[in-house]
Amino acid sequence: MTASNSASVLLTGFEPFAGDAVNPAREIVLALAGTTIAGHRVIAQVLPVAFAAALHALDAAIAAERPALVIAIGQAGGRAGISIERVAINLIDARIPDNTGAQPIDVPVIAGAPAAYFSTLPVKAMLAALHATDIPAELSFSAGSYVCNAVFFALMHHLATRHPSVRGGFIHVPYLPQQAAAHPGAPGMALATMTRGIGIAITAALTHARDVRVHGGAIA
Ligand code: PCA
Repeated sequence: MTASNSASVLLTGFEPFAGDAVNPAREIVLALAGTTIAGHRVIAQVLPVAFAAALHALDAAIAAERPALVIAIGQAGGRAGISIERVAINLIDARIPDNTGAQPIDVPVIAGAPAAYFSTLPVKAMLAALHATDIPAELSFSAGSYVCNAVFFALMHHLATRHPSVRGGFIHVPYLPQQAAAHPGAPGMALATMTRGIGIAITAALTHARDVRVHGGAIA
Protein backbone atom coordinates (compact mmCIF):
# COMPACT_ATOMS: atom_id res chain seq x y z
CA MET A 1 0.00 0.00 0.00
CA THR A 2 1.35 3.39 -0.95
CA ALA A 3 0.57 6.65 0.78
CA SER A 4 -2.33 8.64 -0.50
CA ASN A 5 -1.97 12.05 -2.06
CA SER A 6 -3.59 13.76 0.87
CA ALA A 7 -4.07 16.92 -1.17
CA SER A 8 -6.55 15.54 -3.65
CA VAL A 9 -10.15 14.41 -3.91
CA LEU A 10 -11.19 12.08 -6.71
CA LEU A 11 -14.68 12.74 -8.04
CA THR A 12 -16.20 10.40 -10.56
CA GLY A 13 -19.23 11.04 -12.77
CA PHE A 14 -20.85 9.06 -15.57
CA GLU A 15 -21.44 9.50 -19.26
CA PRO A 16 -25.10 9.74 -20.41
CA PHE A 17 -27.16 6.54 -20.57
CA ALA A 18 -30.69 5.26 -21.15
CA GLY A 19 -31.09 7.44 -24.24
CA ASP A 20 -30.43 10.72 -22.45
CA ALA A 21 -28.11 13.22 -24.12
CA VAL A 22 -26.64 14.47 -20.84
CA ASN A 23 -25.79 13.17 -17.40
CA PRO A 24 -25.69 15.75 -14.60
CA ALA A 25 -23.06 13.67 -12.79
CA ARG A 26 -20.62 14.22 -15.64
CA GLU A 27 -21.38 17.93 -15.81
CA ILE A 28 -20.90 18.38 -12.05
CA VAL A 29 -17.53 16.66 -11.88
CA LEU A 30 -16.27 18.52 -14.95
CA ALA A 31 -17.43 21.81 -13.40
CA LEU A 32 -15.54 21.07 -10.16
CA ALA A 33 -12.40 19.63 -11.82
CA GLY A 34 -9.29 21.64 -11.05
CA THR A 35 -10.90 23.60 -8.23
CA THR A 36 -9.63 23.44 -4.66
CA ILE A 37 -12.05 22.47 -1.87
CA ALA A 38 -10.92 22.64 1.76
CA GLY A 39 -7.30 22.54 0.62
CA HIS A 40 -7.80 19.56 -1.67
CA ARG A 41 -7.40 19.63 -5.43
CA VAL A 42 -10.41 18.14 -7.22
CA ILE A 43 -9.62 15.50 -9.82
CA ALA A 44 -12.49 14.42 -12.07
CA GLN A 45 -12.93 11.13 -13.88
CA VAL A 46 -15.91 10.41 -16.12
CA LEU A 47 -16.77 6.71 -16.09
CA PRO A 48 -18.54 4.74 -18.83
CA VAL A 49 -22.00 3.40 -18.02
CA ALA A 50 -20.71 -0.12 -18.54
CA PHE A 51 -20.31 -2.64 -15.74
CA ALA A 52 -16.86 -3.96 -16.63
CA ALA A 53 -15.28 -0.83 -18.08
CA ALA A 54 -16.48 1.45 -15.28
CA LEU A 55 -14.81 -0.71 -12.64
CA HIS A 56 -11.53 -0.78 -14.57
CA ALA A 57 -11.58 2.99 -15.06
CA LEU A 58 -12.32 3.54 -11.37
CA ASP A 59 -9.44 1.29 -10.26
CA ALA A 60 -7.08 3.02 -12.68
CA ALA A 61 -8.05 6.48 -11.47
CA ILE A 62 -7.53 5.55 -7.81
CA ALA A 63 -4.16 3.98 -8.61
CA ALA A 64 -3.05 6.99 -10.63
CA GLU A 65 -4.20 9.72 -8.26
CA ARG A 66 -3.87 8.24 -4.76
CA PRO A 67 -6.59 10.58 -3.49
CA ALA A 68 -7.38 11.24 0.17
CA LEU A 69 -11.12 10.92 -0.51
CA VAL A 70 -13.20 9.45 -3.31
CA ILE A 71 -16.78 10.43 -4.07
CA ALA A 72 -18.60 8.81 -6.97
CA ILE A 73 -21.60 10.66 -8.38
CA GLY A 74 -24.43 9.34 -10.52
CA GLN A 75 -27.81 10.37 -11.88
CA ALA A 76 -30.95 8.99 -10.25
CA GLY A 77 -33.81 10.27 -12.37
CA GLY A 78 -36.94 10.63 -10.27
CA ARG A 79 -35.24 11.64 -7.03
CA ALA A 80 -35.94 15.18 -5.88
CA GLY A 81 -32.80 16.00 -3.90
CA ILE A 82 -29.11 15.35 -3.58
CA SER A 83 -29.16 11.81 -2.31
CA ILE A 84 -26.27 10.66 -0.13
CA GLU A 85 -26.02 6.89 -0.35
CA ARG A 86 -25.30 4.84 2.76
CA VAL A 87 -25.09 1.22 1.50
CA ALA A 88 -23.49 -0.52 -1.50
CA ILE A 89 -24.62 -4.09 -2.19
CA ASN A 90 -22.76 -6.89 -3.95
CA LEU A 91 -25.51 -7.46 -6.50
CA ILE A 92 -26.14 -6.55 -10.12
CA ASP A 93 -29.67 -6.86 -11.46
CA ALA A 94 -29.81 -4.59 -14.50
CA ARG A 95 -33.26 -3.30 -15.46
CA ILE A 96 -31.85 -1.90 -18.72
CA PRO A 97 -28.71 -2.82 -20.70
CA ASP A 98 -25.57 -0.81 -19.99
CA ASN A 99 -24.03 1.28 -22.78
CA THR A 100 -22.28 -1.82 -24.17
CA GLY A 101 -25.47 -3.90 -24.18
CA ALA A 102 -24.64 -5.97 -21.10
CA GLN A 103 -27.63 -6.68 -18.85
CA PRO A 104 -26.57 -9.07 -16.07
CA ILE A 105 -29.24 -10.63 -13.88
CA ASP A 106 -28.52 -11.44 -10.23
CA VAL A 107 -24.75 -11.67 -10.30
CA PRO A 108 -22.31 -10.30 -7.73
CA VAL A 109 -20.37 -7.13 -8.49
CA ILE A 110 -17.28 -8.91 -7.15
CA ALA A 111 -17.49 -12.66 -6.59
CA GLY A 112 -16.41 -13.67 -3.09
CA ALA A 113 -16.56 -10.12 -1.72
CA PRO A 114 -18.83 -9.25 1.24
CA ALA A 115 -22.57 -8.80 0.74
CA ALA A 116 -22.44 -5.05 1.36
CA TYR A 117 -20.37 -2.08 2.45
CA PHE A 118 -21.35 1.13 4.17
CA SER A 119 -20.19 4.48 2.89
CA THR A 120 -17.22 5.68 4.92
CA LEU A 121 -18.13 9.32 4.32
CA PRO A 122 -19.54 11.38 7.23
CA VAL A 123 -22.99 11.18 5.65
CA LYS A 124 -24.89 12.97 8.41
CA ALA A 125 -22.44 15.85 8.54
CA MET A 126 -22.78 16.16 4.79
CA LEU A 127 -26.58 16.07 5.02
CA ALA A 128 -26.57 18.68 7.79
CA ALA A 129 -24.38 20.97 5.71
CA LEU A 130 -26.82 20.68 2.80
CA HIS A 131 -29.84 21.16 5.06
CA ALA A 132 -28.28 24.42 6.23
CA THR A 133 -28.79 25.66 2.67
CA ASP A 134 -31.82 25.79 0.39
CA ILE A 135 -30.72 22.69 -1.53
CA PRO A 136 -32.97 19.61 -1.16
CA ALA A 137 -31.01 16.65 0.17
CA GLU A 138 -31.63 13.27 1.78
CA LEU A 139 -29.95 10.08 2.91
CA SER A 140 -30.63 6.99 0.79
CA PHE A 141 -30.38 3.33 1.73
CA SER A 142 -30.19 1.97 -1.80
CA ALA A 143 -28.09 3.02 -4.77
CA GLY A 144 -30.08 0.53 -6.87
CA SER A 145 -28.71 -2.56 -8.59
CA TYR A 146 -27.32 -1.00 -11.78
CA VAL A 147 -23.98 0.55 -12.73
CA CYS A 148 -23.96 3.19 -9.97
CA ASN A 149 -24.33 0.64 -7.20
CA ALA A 150 -21.69 -1.55 -8.89
CA VAL A 151 -19.22 1.35 -8.94
CA PHE A 152 -20.09 2.25 -5.34
CA PHE A 153 -19.58 -1.37 -4.23
CA ALA A 154 -16.33 -1.77 -6.19
CA LEU A 155 -15.07 1.54 -4.78
CA MET A 156 -15.75 0.48 -1.19
CA HIS A 157 -14.21 -2.96 -1.75
CA HIS A 158 -11.13 -1.42 -3.38
CA LEU A 159 -10.64 1.02 -0.50
CA ALA A 160 -11.35 -1.55 2.21
CA THR A 161 -8.89 -4.05 0.81
CA ARG A 162 -6.16 -1.77 -0.54
CA HIS A 163 -6.42 1.72 0.99
CA PRO A 164 -8.30 1.41 4.30
CA SER A 165 -7.38 4.92 5.41
CA VAL A 166 -9.03 6.48 2.34
CA ARG A 167 -12.71 7.33 2.75
CA GLY A 168 -15.23 6.94 -0.02
CA GLY A 169 -18.89 6.95 -0.91
CA PHE A 170 -21.56 7.73 -3.45
CA ILE A 171 -24.02 10.56 -4.12
CA HIS A 172 -26.97 10.39 -6.52
CA VAL A 173 -28.34 13.57 -8.10
CA PRO A 174 -31.71 14.29 -9.76
CA TYR A 175 -32.39 15.00 -13.41
CA LEU A 176 -31.38 18.33 -14.90
CA PRO A 177 -34.41 20.54 -15.71
CA GLN A 178 -34.23 19.71 -19.43
CA GLN A 179 -34.27 15.97 -18.62
CA ALA A 180 -37.13 16.39 -16.16
CA ALA A 181 -39.14 18.12 -18.87
CA ALA A 182 -38.83 14.97 -20.99
CA HIS A 183 -39.88 12.72 -18.08
CA PRO A 184 -43.29 14.03 -16.99
CA GLY A 185 -43.66 14.12 -13.22
CA ALA A 186 -39.96 13.74 -12.49
CA PRO A 187 -38.26 16.50 -10.49
CA GLY A 188 -35.30 18.43 -11.88
CA MET A 189 -32.54 20.51 -10.33
CA ALA A 190 -30.41 23.19 -11.97
CA LEU A 191 -26.81 22.22 -12.68
CA ALA A 192 -25.51 25.24 -10.73
CA THR A 193 -27.51 24.14 -7.68
CA MET A 194 -26.29 20.55 -7.89
CA THR A 195 -22.69 21.67 -8.36
CA ARG A 196 -22.94 23.98 -5.36
CA GLY A 197 -24.50 21.18 -3.33
CA ILE A 198 -21.82 18.67 -4.22
CA GLY A 199 -19.17 21.25 -3.31
CA ILE A 200 -20.84 21.74 0.09
CA ALA A 201 -21.00 17.97 0.60
CA ILE A 202 -17.32 17.56 -0.27
CA THR A 203 -16.36 20.37 2.09
CA ALA A 204 -18.28 18.68 4.90
CA ALA A 205 -16.64 15.34 4.13
CA LEU A 206 -13.17 16.87 4.19
CA THR A 207 -13.72 18.83 7.38
CA HIS A 208 -15.32 16.05 9.45
CA ALA A 209 -12.95 13.24 10.35
CA ARG A 210 -15.89 11.65 12.19
CA ASP A 211 -19.57 11.78 11.44
CA VAL A 212 -21.96 13.76 13.60
CA ARG A 213 -24.35 11.79 15.78
CA VAL A 214 -27.86 12.96 14.90
CA HIS A 215 -31.06 11.12 14.11
CA GLY A 216 -31.62 10.10 10.52
CA GLY A 217 -32.93 7.01 8.89
CA ALA A 218 -36.31 6.03 7.62
CA ILE A 219 -39.13 3.91 9.04
CA ALA A 220 -39.78 2.24 5.70
N1 PCA B 1 -26.83 6.51 -13.01
C1 PCA B 1 -26.98 5.08 -13.19
C2 PCA B 1 -25.73 4.63 -13.88
C3 PCA B 1 -25.06 5.87 -14.36
C4 PCA B 1 -25.75 6.96 -13.70
O1 PCA B 1 -25.43 8.15 -13.75
C5 PCA B 1 -27.31 4.33 -11.91
O2 PCA B 1 -27.89 4.94 -10.99
O3 PCA B 1 -26.98 3.16 -11.80
